[in-house]
Amino acid sequence: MNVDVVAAITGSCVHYRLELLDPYHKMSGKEYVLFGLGNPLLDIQANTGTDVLEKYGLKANDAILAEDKHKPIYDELMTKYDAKFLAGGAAQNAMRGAQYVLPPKSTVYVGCVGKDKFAEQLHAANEREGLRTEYLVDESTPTGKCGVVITGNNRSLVTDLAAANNYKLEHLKSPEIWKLVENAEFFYVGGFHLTVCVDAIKALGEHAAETNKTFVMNLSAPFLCQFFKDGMDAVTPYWDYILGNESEAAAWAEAHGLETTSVQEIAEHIAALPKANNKRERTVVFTQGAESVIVARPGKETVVYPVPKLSDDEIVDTNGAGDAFAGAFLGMLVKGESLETCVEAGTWLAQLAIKEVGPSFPYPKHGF
Ligand code: 26A
Ligand code: 26A
Repeated sequence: MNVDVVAAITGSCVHYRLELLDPYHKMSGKEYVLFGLGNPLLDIQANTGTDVLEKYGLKANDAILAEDKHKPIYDELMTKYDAKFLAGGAAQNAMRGAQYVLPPKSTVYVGCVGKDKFAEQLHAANEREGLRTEYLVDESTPTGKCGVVITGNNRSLVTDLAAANNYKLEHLKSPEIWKLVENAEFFYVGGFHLTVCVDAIKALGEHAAETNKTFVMNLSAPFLCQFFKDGMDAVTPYWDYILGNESEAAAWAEAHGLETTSVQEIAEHIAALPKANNKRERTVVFTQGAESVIVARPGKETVVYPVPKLSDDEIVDTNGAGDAFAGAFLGMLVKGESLETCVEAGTWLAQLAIKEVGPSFPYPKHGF
């Protein structure tokens, strides 16, 4: 007997049946089920030669905090290389990616911006893509920016956090924002936020653990494992899902004195670390650019998911590919889909983002 027939006969019983058939149905009535925290940034992105990398002492594929010697790079990208201004910020990109695959009003994001044109552009991009924005506004500091230096398939990110550095726990704990936290079922925090407000990350992690909700983080960049290790270790017990890439895995291993360089072994090690909420087991997901995605869970065999190759002429740039992966992965997680579907959707959206300029997705929307 199909569901329609059951509905006709039994009326109220149908809800129960639908929930059994479609785990997402349980969530579909709920708005803002996914809550994100990160550093809202405007990307100033340009294709350059490797001379720009050399001039500023940058690696071709990296993310760093700007020191004084890097500060002229933004003007240089704008004046010499015809840079584009794009909505960025790693967690914000991922949240827009999650919204891309979810019903309207599923996502809400917090972080700190200034009161300026850059903030207006971020607001507009989020509104266009259906990500609800609840920024803390620091009127005395400009909105953060990220210089994105594209050389071939590589991207080097140089960030001046500015207002993004001034996010405060008090904002998260304010009655109207905390209400959104209590309403949400899934949390996503960029590892990058470890440089800003560890207390806010802890507050979300503790809430998720206490209420058996799902807490997801991203390792975000190698330097965080090196220089923000204490903060990272303090929030590790909250990780239900931890996402990252191969260079971040290697940096985590080195910072923690692991002897191995095998991404699979590093993933398995992290999966087995102690957890705050033992009702959920941890899942570790490492992407490796064009190579396969590795997923480790404690006590289970590690799964290696192949990635379809993209040819050079299909690649516009790789800025935001990892965030897009995280975004669609999160979206499918919220929908209650299998791990395999989460990874497949992540790969699909990452590859769509790679075919667009910057951390952007194609509109009109493609369906997964
Ligand atoms: C603290 N740092 C360095 C950062 C970032 C960052 N987002 C938050 N915090 N550095 C770069 N990004 C963003 O990463 C995206 C690509 O994954 C960039 O804005 C870019 O859009
Ligand atoms: C650079 N090349 C050749 C790539 C990719 C890629 N997929 C195919 N070819 N670089 C990145 N990706 C996709 O983005 C995710 C996050 O890096 C992969 O799906 C990867 O898991």
